[in-house]
Amino acid sequence: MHVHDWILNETKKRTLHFSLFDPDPKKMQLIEKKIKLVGEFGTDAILIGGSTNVSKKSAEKIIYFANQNKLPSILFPGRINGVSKKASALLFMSLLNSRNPKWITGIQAEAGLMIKKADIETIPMGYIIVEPGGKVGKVGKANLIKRSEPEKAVGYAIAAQLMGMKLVYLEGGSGILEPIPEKIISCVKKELNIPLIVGGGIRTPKQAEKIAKAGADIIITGTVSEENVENVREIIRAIKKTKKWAMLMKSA
Ligand code: 1GP
Repeated sequence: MHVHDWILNETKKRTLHFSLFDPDPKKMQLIEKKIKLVGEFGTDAILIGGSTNVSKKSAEKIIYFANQNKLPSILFPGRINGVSKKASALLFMSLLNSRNPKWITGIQAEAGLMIKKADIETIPMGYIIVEPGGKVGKVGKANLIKRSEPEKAVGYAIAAQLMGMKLVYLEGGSGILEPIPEKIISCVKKELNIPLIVGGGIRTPKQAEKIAKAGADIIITGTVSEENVENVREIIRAIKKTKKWAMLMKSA
């Protein structure tokens, strides 16, 4: 089954959890162990990040680890390198609130032919950065959405949907101290008919539960696996406490 169809099917029933790893060639042994662990904890997919200069070889190592644990591997590239057709899918994204067209359509145009030839499943995604935005907000020259302005985030998310994108990702920035406010998530979710991904600064089960309850369909964690991978177990448990999960268990 295609990854996009799988996401649509699953998010109708429950909130998903994806684990994000940056393929740092110096940390491969550690990453292999962590992917095994998050797989045991019940993560749903491995996202392969691209904030660093990702090589195809290191991306393919992560794809291999994900395969070993029977998890889909999804590329989440920041640039055009690191694209491997061995991955299950690629998030073909546009940083909608960037001031620089390079991040909205520029890199996409540069990479288009190469990605077409790779013949990989691509999922078009609107990427929207909320303050503080972290490194990706700075590098991507984002006109950050203020934490007090949910309507701005709603506008970008609806625009993504109307332009035919299949996913919306609300990003707070990797390693930020407080995740995106629930108010922004719930306002966006209310107006959206496509799955909503939320990430950035999610470190505790309580935060994850609140974000799931606010309406996130997919929760991403990255830094917490570096800091204390055991927390991912509790985060996944907390997500499973949400209403969608309770309904699923009832009908089983
Ligand atoms: C970054 O949203 C993700 O793109 C993950 O953020 O590293 O803070 O979990 P963290």
